[in-house]
Amino acid sequence: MRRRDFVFGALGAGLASSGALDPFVWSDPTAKAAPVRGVIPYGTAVRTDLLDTEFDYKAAIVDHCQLVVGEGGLKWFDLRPSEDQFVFDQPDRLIDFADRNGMQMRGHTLAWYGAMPDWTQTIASPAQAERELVHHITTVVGRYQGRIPSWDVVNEAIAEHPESGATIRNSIWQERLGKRYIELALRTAADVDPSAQLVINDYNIENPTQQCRDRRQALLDLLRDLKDRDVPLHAVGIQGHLPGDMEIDKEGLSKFVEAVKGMQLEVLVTELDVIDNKLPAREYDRDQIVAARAGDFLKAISDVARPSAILTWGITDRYTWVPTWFKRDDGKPNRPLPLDAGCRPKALMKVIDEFTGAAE
Ligand code: 9MR
Repeated sequence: MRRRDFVFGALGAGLASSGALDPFVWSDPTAKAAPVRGVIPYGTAVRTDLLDTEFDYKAAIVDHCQLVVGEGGLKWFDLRPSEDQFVFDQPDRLIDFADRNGMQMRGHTLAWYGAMPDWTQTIASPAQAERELVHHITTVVGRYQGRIPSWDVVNEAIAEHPESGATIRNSIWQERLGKRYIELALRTAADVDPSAQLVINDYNIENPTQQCRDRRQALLDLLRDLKDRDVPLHAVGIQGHLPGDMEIDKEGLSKFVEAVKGMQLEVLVTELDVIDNKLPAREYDRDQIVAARAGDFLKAISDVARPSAILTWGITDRYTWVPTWFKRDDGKPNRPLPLDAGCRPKALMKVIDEFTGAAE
């Protein structure tokens, strides 16, 4: 039985529960998996252009996933080559692929500092910035209204090193509109598709460093402020690009999720992978550490709240952003994802199966 059928079958049989999953003991290879009490959809970021040519890649996605998200395609850089153009080829193809295979597509992303086309530098005034952002969100969310059930509306809004008074990251939106761009983006998305789950998505919050503590606090302050003013917002996306050589701050992360839950917000894991450039060369050892790190991360979250989805940022080591920034010194290929370069499951896939409830 394909994993997908198992999950949908289980959902149909009413096995989904709202409680947290039992803790998964990743470190003991003889331990039995916790009983399945809930089912969380799993998905991956997809390079849409490969779906037509890489059969095993496509088959792996269909086999394992209930969700897809474009690794690119909906970013301004891809969608908006010029001020008056919207190029929807990639997201149209991906949503069609999702529909034909019984999956759902997440939208990534509407307001981000990154992947911006050069012409956006000419956005000069606050009024023009507001017009452009509203026009973009209205057009893009409107096109897929009722079909994309969850949007990363605002991506990576928290400053890399938040300091008092400067907790929001620089971007064309922040520079022209101040932090009210976040509210504007959320309100616009909610107006266009009131049924969509609206997400604020961010990374680098899970390690035991002062930077992560500051970033967690800055994110919580932002969420509190939005909630206090009834800005439509439903969830926090925890990206989960985990540095493999760093411990997870389990207590800090659980407390963060507890605070998010206390604000009646959901959590989801949106971009999980483990950056393995500093991990041992031997593949077996590396894969075990990668799986353990992800297990610690997912446990710290799942102990407190059941994530509404878990997505990895790619599914096979063959296609990953990681070597762009984190190549290994020994020249060996990175192994950050659940399937190896030949699309065979690694230890990380097993961990994900345990936490999503799809393990048999
Ligand atoms: O993996 C993505 C890479 O292919 C793109 O070039 C890059 C810029 O658009 O974005 C990468 O994805 C990022 C995601 O959109 C936001 N969180 C961090 C991801 C990895 O850099």
